[in-house]
Amino acid sequence: MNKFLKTFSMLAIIVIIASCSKSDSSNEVPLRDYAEQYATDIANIEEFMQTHYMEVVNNPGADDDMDVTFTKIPDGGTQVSIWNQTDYPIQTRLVEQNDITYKIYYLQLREGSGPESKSPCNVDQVLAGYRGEYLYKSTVDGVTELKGIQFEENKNPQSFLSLTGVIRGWAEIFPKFKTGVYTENPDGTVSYSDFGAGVMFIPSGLAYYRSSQGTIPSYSPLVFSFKLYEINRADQDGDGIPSYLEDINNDGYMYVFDADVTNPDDTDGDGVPDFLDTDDDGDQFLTRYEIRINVEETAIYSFDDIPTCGSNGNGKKRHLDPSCHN
Ligand SMILES: [Ca+2]
Ligand SMILES: [Ca+2]
Ligand SMILES: [Ca+2]
Ligand SMILES: [Ca+2]
Repeated sequence: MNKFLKTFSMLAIIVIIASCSKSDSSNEVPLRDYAEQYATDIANIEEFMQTHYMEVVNNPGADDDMDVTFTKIPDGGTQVSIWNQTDYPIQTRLVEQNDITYKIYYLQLREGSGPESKSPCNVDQVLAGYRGEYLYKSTVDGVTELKGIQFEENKNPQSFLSLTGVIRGWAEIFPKFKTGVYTENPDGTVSYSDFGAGVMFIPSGLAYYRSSQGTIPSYSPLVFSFKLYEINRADQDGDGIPSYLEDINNDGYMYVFDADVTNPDDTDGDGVPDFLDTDDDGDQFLTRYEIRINVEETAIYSFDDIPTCGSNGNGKKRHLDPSCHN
């Protein structure tokens, strides 16, 4: 067989294998229209909130502090629905994705407080306890029922989760909460109190959408109750400035936008937001050098102490002002 033919037949075999494996793994469900699915999801979420009541175990300092359960209001029941209760006002966050404005309902059971209490930004890491349910509607003997089915509970989280690596709904809602008080016990364990605690109702488009995940069917809206124990600050671009301090409009959120949308968190307007930009002001001097105390040494200023250009500049810190650099 000449070389060309050999290569050609090898290619043919590869193509056949590739197409086989593609059809073998095509158990993914068809992609539904985002707007139609969102309309279904938000209707189910609202129905769930209107037909279920919530109980919060508010037992400060105990392990079960701020545990939440959801129960269907029985026929003739007098329990007040999640939708109508007034202990925890229903809040909403609007999120643009897939050319849709999604609405996330959330409840703040407790914001979180303490001397070192802090909020994550949407690209930080969180240590969070949580319980998740997916909403499932089924019809049996002509009776349609909407249920919340628990798929996971993590009471004692051991690892931080990056908000850039979890479902979008988490990244949108955790910045609305704060950590509380962290106490190290003599036996080496850690106790948390006064932490932020809440509930969020997430349309599937901001969760797993068409992929099934563990026991969660595709196209499931998710309901999480959660507790924010601790956060880790991230520095995505490794420029020496933690990402939350590269949030120029200081709203707790940073996004990568399409090129035709002005990003409020992109100092030099090059399309790369500051938290991912190693040269924030585009003056060809890397931020991590511009924040050095002495250009010959690696020590850097703390963020608050990073100098401005003085009377020559625009009042911005020098890593954000192209008219000066270290
Ligand atoms: Ca921002
Ligand atoms: Ca930039
Ligand atoms: Ca940067
Ligand atoms: Ca620079």
